[in-house]
Amino acid sequence: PKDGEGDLGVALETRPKTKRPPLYKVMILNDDYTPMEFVVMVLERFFGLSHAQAFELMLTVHKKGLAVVGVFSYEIAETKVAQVMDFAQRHQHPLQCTMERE
Ligand code: TYC
Repeated sequence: PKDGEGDLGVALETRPKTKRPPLYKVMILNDDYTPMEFVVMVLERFFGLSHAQAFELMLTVHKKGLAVVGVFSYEIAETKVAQVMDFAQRHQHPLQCTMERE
């Protein structure tokens, strides 16, 4: 700038902002009534896990109380939660599925 003309301009952001969408953890919770095989089926059907992976994750939830079963964008997470809750309700099991921002 010339004399008397201080640089009043804003700092230019040079780093390109490639904003990633926030991610959401989808979790399932343990309960005393939902059959183990039903939880395994849910994990296979809605989260694409193999039978062995699903069985292992189900046991983790059974022992620890809850576990993250996947991480997704908001819309996908919301859909997974709705699908699991609807499927459980239709089979009259109290299985709970929730989501939380990572
Ligand atoms: N605790 C259940 C039982 O003993 C099994 C179970 C596992 C239920 C995981 C829910 O998210 C769950 N039948």
